[in-house]
Amino acid sequence: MSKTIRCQGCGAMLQIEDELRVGYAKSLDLTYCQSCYRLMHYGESITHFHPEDLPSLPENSIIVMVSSVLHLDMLFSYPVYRYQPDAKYVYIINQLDLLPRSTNLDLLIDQITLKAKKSQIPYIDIILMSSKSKDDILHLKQYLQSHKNPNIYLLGVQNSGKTTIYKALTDDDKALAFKKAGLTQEALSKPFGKRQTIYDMPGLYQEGYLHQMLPYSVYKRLIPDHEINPKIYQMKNNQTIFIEGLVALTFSGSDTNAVFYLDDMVIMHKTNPSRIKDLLDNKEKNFKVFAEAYEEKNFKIPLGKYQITFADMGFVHIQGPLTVKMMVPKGMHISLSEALFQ
Ligand SMILES: Nc1nc2c(ncn2[C@@H]2O[C@H](COP(=O)(O)OP(=O)(O)O)[C@@H](O)[C@H]2O)c(=O)[nH]1
Ligand SMILES: [Mg+2]
Repeated sequence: MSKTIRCQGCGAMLQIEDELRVGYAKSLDLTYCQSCYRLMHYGESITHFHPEDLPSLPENSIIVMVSSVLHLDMLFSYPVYRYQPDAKYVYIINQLDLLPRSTNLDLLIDQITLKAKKSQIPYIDIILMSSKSKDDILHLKQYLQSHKNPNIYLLGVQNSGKTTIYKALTDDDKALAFKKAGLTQEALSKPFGKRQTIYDMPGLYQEGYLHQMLPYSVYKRLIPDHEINPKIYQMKNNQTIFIEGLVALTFSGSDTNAVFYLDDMVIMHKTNPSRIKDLLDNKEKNFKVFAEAYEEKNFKIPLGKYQITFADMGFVHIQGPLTVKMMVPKGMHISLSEALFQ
């Protein structure tokens, strides 16, 4: 019986027939498919596709739903428990190192727990962690191995850090973990301790994230990868701020402080609402990063502290009541939610 040979970077089945299909390699003896090889060496990716089907998972499993602090607005929104009601669910909120050290983590976990209870999410534990922390990985390993379930699945949206966690838990040095969304093509798996197997699953597809509107070489620069330095902008009533040439926010109702959680490299600038049209009409000239088409979004922010999330790029915290008018890339995921931390 011939054994299926898989790319050790993304899990795709290796094939030598079609260069444009996933898993293509010049030879079946190679460790990586051509796409992974080029991603590693040239930072570009051509034939990695977004797998969309949720696999059917056995009931005697632990399903570890990995999310990122950048995706808090979408936490618990994927009803994965419906596919396998009898599994045990553990929620990991990963990339905690991205939040400023001063973040009130007790408040964050309280708010997240409250949200899980309100939405009646079945779970056995919620873990805040960073896969870059050796201690956090060690604790996670001990925790998962303390359960009897034979199968552990790492599931969650793209770029939440599943493969990074998998590599750290299993000492795998071949699987690829990059900001390239939808890199892991098929489940990677390894024995885990004496009795368990751990699976790193392809990411669940999230509509409207940056990879849908920008090339990898551009969006990888916009997604934060180290501790965020929140930037406070004092906004006058009816003043506009641009995030690159992507999002224009105009705040009205009163003067306000807007606290942006974005990568340091992201370029921001203030302007007047009357300039928006002209700036976007000449976007190629005015901005380094811009979208093909834009749409308007309006939010009425109630009294209290709220968060507007800009796809997988980051978010802003604002104090209501306020009105926010936005120009955003067409189809970009933008949400309004309560701020989960101070
Ligand atoms: N700062 C930080 N970056 C992380 C963490 N976990 C993963 N990453 C980065 O996030 C990107 C996506 O990680 P990956 O493991 O490929 O995500 P996956 O798509 O869920 O498998 C990579 O650039 C990782 O280095 C984390 O805990 N902290
Ligand atoms: Mg992955």
